[in-house]
Amino acid sequence: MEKTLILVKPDGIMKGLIGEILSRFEKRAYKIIALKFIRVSEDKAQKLYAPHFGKPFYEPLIKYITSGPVVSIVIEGDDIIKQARKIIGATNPKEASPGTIRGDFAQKIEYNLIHGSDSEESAQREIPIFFSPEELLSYELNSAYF
Ligand code: IDP
Ligand code: MG
Repeated sequence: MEKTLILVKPDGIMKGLIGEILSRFEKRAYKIIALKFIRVSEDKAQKLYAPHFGKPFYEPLIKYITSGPVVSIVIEGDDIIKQARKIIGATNPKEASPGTIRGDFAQKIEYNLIHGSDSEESAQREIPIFFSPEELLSYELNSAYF
């Protein structure tokens, strides 16, 4: 099953949006298979954003992601990478549709609340930066509870 890395970035924590953001995925019944509250190190930030190295926003981006706590999450589901990006909305909140996380709660591209892997290749590269294989839990959503 497809997996994606989601990060609630420091501005999401400061704005008190952890629950709101997580609930968007839970309401779609996507499966959370790993979750941690962390401070992103310089090293991990550089690994995550290596594809953006050298761009004008790279240095501020590293500063931003390491500036405060982050919730890191792995979500599993059918077509989850693309579906999560739809739930998240466009990179620039000014272009993000209302109803998306960025469209509802963010204003600035520099502070856009949330990260989601953009492709299968990115997800496979990004997840191990934040989680060891044992931290990705395997379980069934048990229909007996519903
Ligand atoms: P994504 O988060 O929607 O995948 P990327 O293009 O991968 O967007 O960029 C990574 C992050 O870098 C964005 O989420 C945003 O925080 C920041 N960023 C991207 N483009 C710009 C820009 O033009 N100005 C300032 N920050 C940017
Ligand atoms: Mg990206």
